[in-house]
Amino acid sequence: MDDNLYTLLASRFPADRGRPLLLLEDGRELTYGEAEQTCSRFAALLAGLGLAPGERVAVQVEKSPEALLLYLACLRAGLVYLPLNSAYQAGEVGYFLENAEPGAVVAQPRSLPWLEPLAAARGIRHVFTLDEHGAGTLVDAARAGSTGFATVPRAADDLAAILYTSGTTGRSKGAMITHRNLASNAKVLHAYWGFRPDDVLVHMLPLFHVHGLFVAAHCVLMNGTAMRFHAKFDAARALADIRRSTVFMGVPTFYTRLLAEPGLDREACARMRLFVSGSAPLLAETHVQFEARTGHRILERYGMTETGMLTSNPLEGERRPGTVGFPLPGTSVRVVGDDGAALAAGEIGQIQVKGDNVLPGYWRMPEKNKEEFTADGYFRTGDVGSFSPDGYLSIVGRSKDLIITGGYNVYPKEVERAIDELPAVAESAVVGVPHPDFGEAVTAVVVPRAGQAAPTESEVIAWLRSRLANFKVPKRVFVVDELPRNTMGKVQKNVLRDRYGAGAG
Ligand code: MLC
Ligand code: AMP
Repeated sequence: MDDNLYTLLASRFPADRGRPLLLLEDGRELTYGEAEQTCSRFAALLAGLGLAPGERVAVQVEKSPEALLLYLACLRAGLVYLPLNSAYQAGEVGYFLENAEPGAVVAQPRSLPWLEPLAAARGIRHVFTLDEHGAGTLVDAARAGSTGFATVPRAADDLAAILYTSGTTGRSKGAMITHRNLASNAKVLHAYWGFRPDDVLVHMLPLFHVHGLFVAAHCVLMNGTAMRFHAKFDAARALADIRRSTVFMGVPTFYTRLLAEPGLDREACARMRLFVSGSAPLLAETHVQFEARTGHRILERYGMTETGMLTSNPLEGERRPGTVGFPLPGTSVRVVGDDGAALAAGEIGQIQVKGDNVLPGYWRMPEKNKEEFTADGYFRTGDVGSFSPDGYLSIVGRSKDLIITGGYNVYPKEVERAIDELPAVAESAVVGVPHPDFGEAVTAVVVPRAGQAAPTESEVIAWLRSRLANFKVPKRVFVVDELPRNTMGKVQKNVLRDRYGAGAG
């Protein structure tokens, strides 16, 4: 029996392969048949390089139809897809290549000057390019390939993807995602959210994270229908497409930006049946305003890279603002106290989860697996929450030191470490403060080294821009004489959040 996720998805493709999969911004369409053929050529190319099933293919490209097809091709060839945010800089990518040891890399042409030496130093023989228009050496090399590639059978526990998530120590961990993990979540979400034969989804999320790559794309592929496919989020374009579509998925920033569009009203959303939000907390006020303007109650769900989707508000029944709904079928979610015992409804504790959707562990980090899983096999999410008496889960905080900005995760430790490399800096603390657009804004507080001229805000920002992905770079940097500490000597980040939360100096 073949448990390759691609086999499952392909079994759901429409019998008429002339039906569209992607409706593109310029009016072109990509049919299921065309998608299958290009995907086959990519798979044949990768397999022809001698890459064995289970080898990794690292991909750092902008969003394009070909980028989606490359993901499907890796599944098809039994390779492990390793997507990287296109904003990552050389230092960040270097670590991933070192750690994951991919057999091939596909990159943006503009990255080649730094990427080729990195790949060569790590013995990676195959480097291809793919640009934002879907052109590059990958496409050129695949052009003559077979359109009849036979999907490589996979077992359910074989890896389909590795997605890196930063850690509280500042070191990224590769979440190993299996075919079972992805297939179980794809089936559950497709059913739970009631996908219909006439659905058209507006796809504006990036393709290098769980939300856009797995949640949104898998629902469409499982449904065998079309998505309106955009390179990136744009509120005006989103609104134009919402008028002629039925499902929209986004992070909370998408919704606050949509609310700023004067044209967002009931009439604009007349064809829509479902708005889904996740990846970061949706403010109850956004939920309420959106309903007042459109008549639609946003369906909020909760998930993680490591676990896929865990809970969801219901399709039918009350979608309760400020909650993430019920555990999805097949997922067990519990809230436990410090002693590990399950808590009663209303009590706040650590959220732990188990199910076919939960990762088997981190890539080559057995010690992390011991820390992150309980003896009875539950994964510690690091999120803190409570169940209501009628079963709705609310997330009230995080025990992990994590900032979520515009749906992207930033681990303060990684930014602090980069700031502390500045010779004029003695120490630093990075916190998230409320931000109207991004939900939280990365904010740095810096203590200069004694006897040295204090670095300016713009110097710190310029330094970080050359080292870190742009969304990790602090929006503000404050210079202080010392950091507030408790009696144990620990930096009081809550004090910093309060002090700089209003954007004050
Ligand atoms: C861009 N910028 C950000 C940012 N995105 N700053 C903070 N947080 C972000 N998320 C900054 C850039 O550094 C740049 O700054 C400026 O904004 C303009 O860049 P841009 O690329 O033009 O921005 P924009 O297109 O407006 O992007 C914002 C966004 C995007 C919200 C549309 O970030 C986005 O698509 N986010 C979705 C993330 C996502 O898919 N998350 C799901 C993870 S999966 P400067 O100074 O250089 O001009 C997950 C699991 C789950 O979490 O449950 O789903
Ligand atoms: P990531 O590592 O990018 O997959 O981010 C996962 C984290 O995002 C979770 O552990 C939560 O902290 C957060 N998250 C995802 N969805 C929600 C949501 N609906 N509400 C609050 N936090 C969320």
